[in-house]
Amino acid sequence: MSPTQVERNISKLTANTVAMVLAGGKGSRLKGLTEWRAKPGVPFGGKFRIIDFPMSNCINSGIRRISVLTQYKSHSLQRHLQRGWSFLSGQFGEFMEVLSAQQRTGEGWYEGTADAIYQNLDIIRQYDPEYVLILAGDHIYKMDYGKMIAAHAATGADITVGCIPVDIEEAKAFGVMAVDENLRVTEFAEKPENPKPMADNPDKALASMGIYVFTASFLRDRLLEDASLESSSHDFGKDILPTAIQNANVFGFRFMHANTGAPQYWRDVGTLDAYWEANMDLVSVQPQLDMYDTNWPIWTKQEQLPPAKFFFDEDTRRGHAVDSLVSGGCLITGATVRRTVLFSNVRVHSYSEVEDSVVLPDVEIRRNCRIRRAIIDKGTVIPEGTEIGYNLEKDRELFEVTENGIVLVTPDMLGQGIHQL
Ligand code: ADQ
Ligand code: ADP
Repeated sequence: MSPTQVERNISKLTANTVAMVLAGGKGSRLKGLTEWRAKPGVPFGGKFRIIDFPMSNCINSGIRRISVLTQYKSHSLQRHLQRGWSFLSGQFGEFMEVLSAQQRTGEGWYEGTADAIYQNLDIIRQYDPEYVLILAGDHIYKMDYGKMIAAHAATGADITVGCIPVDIEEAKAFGVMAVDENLRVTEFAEKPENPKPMADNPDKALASMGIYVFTASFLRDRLLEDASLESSSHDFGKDILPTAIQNANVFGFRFMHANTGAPQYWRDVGTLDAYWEANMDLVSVQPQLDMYDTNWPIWTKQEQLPPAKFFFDEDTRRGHAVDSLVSGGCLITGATVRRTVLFSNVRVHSYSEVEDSVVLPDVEIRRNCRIRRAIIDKGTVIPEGTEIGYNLEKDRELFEVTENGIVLVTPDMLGQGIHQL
């Protein structure tokens, strides 16, 4: 097909695609936030969970057959998907299903990302798609996958890898690749010690976004072959891609603005600092990630909640939130909230002050607290008079403090028994 023919037929291509969302990794650098839940299930942006971003991208791109592969601490993630995403109910051949590790092919759980797909090859086969879109469940971005699949079809690739320039100092956390003038991938190194800079910019490296379009028949052959290799760790970045660039057609797809060529917003919120920053971006005057774009809605589980309420207290002369996101069910009574994301059902009581923070659902901040630069996990009760973020040495005794001085507070750290998922 010529590129124009492909463009005209994107809806056929996306309809012929099954998305496999990898959501089983540990995400241990998010510390207490992923102690009890998988990273794709971590709340984000006031009312979402991280996985809602790739899932919404699928829906908005016209990909309505979605399997989510879970393994590690998947309870809250599965509950979220069941309650929020089961509107894809199979009626028109579209579906959302959770494929938890279930030893389909032997004794083992999902070993690496390629093994996770391999163990479900028989299921993919039943759906008989032309293309398989493999996604990570833990990235924040808005992307039209139709364009990537169209590029894949136009080049006749076996694999197309989504890629984006990242700062060279950060590149060793990624798969780093090089492409020629036709975007054919000529080099690929998974998490290299010395990432290779881009030809036209020594400060950047071209990172794999860890998302791939595979021609389905090729995927099947490769995974069967890989499964038989004892030496393989069965991982896309470590094993499948480095081999494929030597003997198959592997192309890159640059995730950039069509008009300017500038990279689009994409974050792997792998650390507490990155998680805090990505949430803070949302309260900035001009966020890089626009969640208010009606052309690209982010879908999620909608809870039935009353509107947020602000109660101005004459004694404290407070009762407001500015430069903040305030979700349903929140009550701010006689308190001040600035540059903060309040998730659902958060209560902030009189004389308290919260700044530059991310406050997850069902948190109660009692009276006379001063909190800044903190992440407060779901369901935590902050006792009256608590200060957080003003004396990091003291905070370290009870809480997790990051390199950048962000304080994570969880119910476990305050000895509050049962954590909320
Ligand atoms: P990493 O992010 O380090 O690198 P990985 O830890 O394998 O890769 O996670 C990728 C995705 O797969 C995540 O969504 C994770 O939850 C999921 N996952 C991991 N192990 C799994 C398993 N056993 N079963 C099911 N799901 C699993 C990858 C690529 C790099 C690329 C970065 C971009 O390998 O080349 O640069 O993603 O973030
Ligand atoms: P504080 O500890 O900040 O003084 P209170 O719980 O005493 O907060 O509530 C102060 C005011 O906030 C109340 O008078 C009421 O108007 C409002 N408020 C508190 N709880 C609720 C609620 N559940 N629903 C609606 N309004 C509430």
